[in-house]
This record gives sequence, structure tokens and C-alpha cells, in this order.
Amino acid sequence: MPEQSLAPVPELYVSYESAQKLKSEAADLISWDLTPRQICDLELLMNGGFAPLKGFLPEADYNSVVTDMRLANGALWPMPITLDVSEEFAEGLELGQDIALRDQEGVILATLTVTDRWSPDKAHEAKHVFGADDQAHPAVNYLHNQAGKVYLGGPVTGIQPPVHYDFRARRDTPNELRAYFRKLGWRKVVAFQTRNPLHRAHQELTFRAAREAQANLLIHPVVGMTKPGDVDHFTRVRCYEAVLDQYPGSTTTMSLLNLAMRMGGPREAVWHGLIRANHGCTHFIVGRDHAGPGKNSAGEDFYGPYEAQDLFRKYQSEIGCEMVDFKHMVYVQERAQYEPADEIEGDVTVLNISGTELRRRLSEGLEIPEWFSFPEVVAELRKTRPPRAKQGFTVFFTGFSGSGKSTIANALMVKLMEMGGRPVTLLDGDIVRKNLSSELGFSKEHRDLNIRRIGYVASEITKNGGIAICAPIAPYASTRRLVREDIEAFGAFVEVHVATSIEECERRDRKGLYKLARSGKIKEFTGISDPYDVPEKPELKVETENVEVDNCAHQVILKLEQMGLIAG
Ligand code: PPS
Repeated sequence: MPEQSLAPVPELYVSYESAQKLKSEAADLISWDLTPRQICDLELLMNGGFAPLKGFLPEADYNSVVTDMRLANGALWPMPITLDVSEEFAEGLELGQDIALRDQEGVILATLTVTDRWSPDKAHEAKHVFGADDQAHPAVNYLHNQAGKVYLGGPVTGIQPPVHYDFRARRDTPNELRAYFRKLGWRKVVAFQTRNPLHRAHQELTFRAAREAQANLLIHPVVGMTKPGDVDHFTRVRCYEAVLDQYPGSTTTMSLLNLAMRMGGPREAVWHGLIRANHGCTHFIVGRDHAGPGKNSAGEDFYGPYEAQDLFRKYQSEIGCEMVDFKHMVYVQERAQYEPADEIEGDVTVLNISGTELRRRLSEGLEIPEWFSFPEVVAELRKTRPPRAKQGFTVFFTGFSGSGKSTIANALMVKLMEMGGRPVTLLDGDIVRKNLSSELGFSKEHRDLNIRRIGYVASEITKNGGIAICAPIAPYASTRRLVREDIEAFGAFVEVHVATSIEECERRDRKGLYKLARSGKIKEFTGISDPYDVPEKPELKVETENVEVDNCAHQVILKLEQMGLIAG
């Protein structure tokens, strides 16, 4: 593998003067508001990270990338970089037209000359690019449920990069990194891609990789979009900074990559290699299950553990980066050091902590030994992931009108406030309808909107370490599932089915609404003239007939204790 040429890569930006002019002209163009993923893609298109791409893929390139991993001119490119838009937006355009591409605050970042517009076969794209049309794959899920129906392709003219307010000194374009390497005389550079915090084993393996390749080391973490559920990049970067101090001086540097990962395993590894070659790296560390998306809907791995390495090796000369094997490092207790798992000699005690075990120890506030990680890293992780008993959570009551949701929710609120420690907010059905959703009625659409609003507020409360108690009817299972997903990104979601039968609710008829519903004076009344999906797997089911409210609320408290959410 030749040493990397450190000549600049082509960027898509125009000069400062042209950008100023273009910006004022572009103000009159039809504009597309970029999604967070598109902003990441555009940044790497414009700064040369995606060279040789000159814009969002036109249709011929797209087809060829999907089926053959190559652009129409034959150049290796494994990942479709497409501008997906809505059908309504696409319909109003003419081919050859320029459109402005704006960030989420409305700032014009670039213009796109639309040369191609087509409706992709997404199932075909999923099968070829990600290996299966299975929505358990995060990128396939995105493709079907978030990406627009129409793709636009054409050359991009760059006006300005997306603005980042965080860690500015650690963000470099490919050309800035190339210039840095040139200045320091780094002729060989091993890049390490990561979306996880680094611990001692990573530090050992990266340092060894660099030593074996007789190269310098670039820690090149992804801070754009990673796998849902990953540790946020703010925390990670603070952890990386701490690890950086552990490398011998001037051997290693770190730069942040604003890439939107697809978790595409083998194809993603090749893509990562091309991106690193553009950033002036000569070597790239590829491990077991590189950029793996987790399990498919049948509970099996999407890709074989070494598929990414095999594909990378096959295309290595075209990628322009040499693959360095990721050594699985384990701690040998007797020798008090890390060694590659496959090189261990003698009868020794090998220690290792898996990712799952680490998360468990963090969430339960248990010890994380010094041999495993650096104290500064553990301290950062503990700040972001306090033990469960200190995290925010949501208790979500669901049940018929008059089932007793509000009464139990109120009792629960008081009990939790008596315990103290975390702020408690009650989002009762009636209160929400008065304050947040006063314009909404009871159609399916309005009920969904109402529940999504409650879910949004509860997720914010949960994210910020509070307790949200929600008590709407929430009759539809699909909407409850969406709310659960929103909240579980930040803390626990405890669904409590207040299982009072419709007969009992009607018998109680505390607000006289059932009578009105029976006589047809209230339409679409849950349980009478509108459906209620009984929760299949709630965390708790509470019966209220012949049971005191206090007892019902106590059952919830016991459940919370059992889940580790409140100290026993
Ligand atoms: S939903 O479906 O979750 O959006 O409902 P929610 O916001 O909890 O509001 C339910 C309360 O509104 C009153 N009400 C009705 N309920 C059901 N169906 C219809 N058509 C309806 N019209 C008014 C009723 O008092 C509910 O209060 P609760 O506290 O549940 O008894």
C-alpha cells in the first residue's frame, strides 16, 4: 500500500465571494429543509469526505451503487447518498432547476441542480444495500418510515458548512486533517472508527494497531448519527478526551466525524474506509461485526462476524486504506496487562466486562474496576447514566373513562412526593385536554395527537431526571407503543393498565358521560362506540373493583421498587 498522498481532496465549496453572491440569489429559490441525516451527508459531500461524489446521487449512479457498489463510471462507492423528499415537494420541481438546501434554522448551506427525480424501489434498495428488507435494521426502518418517497439527484454547490457549536476545535475537514498530518510529518496514519466510549482495551488495541503498522493514530469517532440508544456524543467526546491523555505524547490525535452511520456492516466498512482515505489515513481498523445493526426480526445477526473484514480486504486496493485487524483484547490478571485473546499463553485468569454487563453496572451503580476503564471515563459515564433509582421515568396509566386512572395517579403522585428526590409531574387526561390539547376532539387522529403530545412532554421530563405520571385513556396500542419508544430513549416506561371493566365503569358513571354516550349524545365514546385495545404486556395490571385506591397506588410503588426505579 503506497503512503498516502496528502494533496487536497476536491471540495464542493465555492469561494467566499461567490458564496455571498449565491446566498443572496438562492434566497429566491424553492428550498428544501434538510433532515438531520441529510445535513450530515451534505457536510461530508461538500468537504470532500465523500469524494469522488459531486452531489446527491443521480438515478444511474444510484442504481449502480445499489446493485454493484459502484458509481456508473465504475468507481467504488458502497452507500447510496440520496436526497429523499416528499412527493408534494418533488411534484413542483422541473428538471434542471436549482433548489436551495437549508438547515433546520433556515440557513442556506448549498444549492442543488436537480438533474434526476425518481421514486426508488425501497425494498430492492434495502435488500441489496443492507442485505434484507427487514425493519429491525435501523437503516431499513429509516428508509421505509422516515425517508421521503422521492429521490432527487444532481450536483451540489457548497455555500457554507453546517454550523457546530460544540467541540469546534476537534472538528476537521478532510483537507484540514491532511494539512495537519503533512505538517507533523505523519506519513502513515491508522484511523480508529468508533461510536462507543473507549475503555482500556480499546486504548491497548488502537495503540498496538498503530505500532504494528508503524504509523500514527487518529481516533476518529462518529458524532453525527449513530445507532439509536448509543451514549450521546457530548459524553463520549469528554470520555475520549480523557483517554487521549493515555497515549504517548504526539503519537495520537482525535478528530470528530459528522457522519450519519447506517449500521450497514460490510458495505459500511468499505464506506468508512473510503471516507478515512479521503481524510488522509493510510490504515483503518476493522473489527468483528463492524458497524453491526444488531439482530434481525428472527433474532439472528444480520451479518456474519467477519463479513465486514472480508469485504474490506477484497476492495482494499481500491479503497486506498489498508485494513488493520481489530484485536480482541482481554485483561490477564496474573500479568496485570491486556493481551490479544488469541495470543494468551499459560494457565491464566482472563477478565472481561461485556457492554451489557457494563450498562448493568452503571444502571445499578455497581463498581467498575480500574483494570477495565479509566476513572475519568467511568466518572463521565456515571454522570450521564446515573443509577436507575436516580434516573427519570414515566408511569403511564391507561384504561376506560371512569376506571380510576386519575384517582390512582393522584395518590401515586403524593406518595412519590412524600419520598422526595425527584420532581413529579402529573399529566392527567382532563388536565392535558384543558391546557395542552384544548382544540382537540375524540377522533382517532385527535386522540393520537393528544397522546403523542403527552408522550413528548413525558419524554422531556424523563430525559431531565423527573417523574412523569400520565393518565389518559390512550385507547390505541400502536400509539402507546410509539410513546413508549419516545420515552425509553431516556428512561423507564411503566405502563399500568387500570383494568376496570367497561360494565363497572358504566355502573359508576361518575361524570354521567356513559349515559350520554348510550343515548348517542356523545359520539365515539371509548368502550361504547369507539375501540379500546387492551394492553398485551403492561408492566402492571391493576384491578380496582373492591380494592382501595391506596392499595392500587401501593401496587405501583412496589412495581417501581422492583424495577429499581425507587430505592426500597
Ligand atoms: S384519549 O383518548 O386518551 O385522548 O382521551 P383523554 O384525553 O384521556 O380524555 C378522556 C376524558 O375525556 C372525556 N371524554 C371522552 N372520553 C372518551 N371518549 C369520548 N368520546 C369522550 N368525550 C369526552 C372523559 O371524561 C375522559 O375522562 P376520564 O378521566 O378518562 O374519565
